[in-house]
Amino acid sequence: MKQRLLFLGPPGAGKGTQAQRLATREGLLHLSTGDLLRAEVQAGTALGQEAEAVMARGELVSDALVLAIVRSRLEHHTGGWLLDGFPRNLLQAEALDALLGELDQAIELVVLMELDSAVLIQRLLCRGRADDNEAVIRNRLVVYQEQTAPLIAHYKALGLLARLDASGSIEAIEERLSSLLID
Ligand code: B4P
Repeated sequence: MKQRLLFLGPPGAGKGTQAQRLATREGLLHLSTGDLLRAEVQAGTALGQEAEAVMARGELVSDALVLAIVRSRLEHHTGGWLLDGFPRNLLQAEALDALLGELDQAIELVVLMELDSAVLIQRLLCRGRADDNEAVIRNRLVVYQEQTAPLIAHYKALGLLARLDASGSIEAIEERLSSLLID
């Protein structure tokens, strides 16, 4: 099975949900920049204070901040990993390519989770996190289209992209995902 993975997709596609299940099952390091940022906010660190207002608006937190978090987690890790919600723009993707080159750990597969925006909005409204109100969700979808969607062409050009239908039950998606990961 592929061991170095990246999950890409709009907010609410279920990246976190599937990443958590897969990482637990396969013993991969699950690196969710969203979860790590929320932990900083919770702990009230300087980094968390900087991130909180940005996340509440549905904008992206600064690249330097996110990159520092990812580097600190990956540079001493030797096993497989799953990046969830990172990179979010081309600059982060290029910085990640450089970091992974330095660590000699190439990405094996990029999974693009695809879902209709009406379903995305519904899922997020049901989740009810602090940044899950309708106006902020719509802004996150715009930010995704403008800043994150260009990564699809980036990873397609590298021959790493696999598309996953993210509709249906968690179990059905998990099964489709597993079949993409076979070597
Ligand atoms: P994230 O934490 O990455 O969250 P997300 O994209 O909104 O959600 P995800 O796709 O993981 O959906 P989930 O599984 O939870 O981002 C939050 C914010 O953090 C960003 O807006 C940004 O400000 C900041 N941030 C994060 N990374 C950054 C970076 N690299 N650079 C800059 N800023 C960054 O699923 C959603 C809901 O659907 C859940 O309630 C779940 O239970 C439900 N669900 C999942 N699968 C389902 C299914 N099959 N059927 C029904 N419901 C389902």
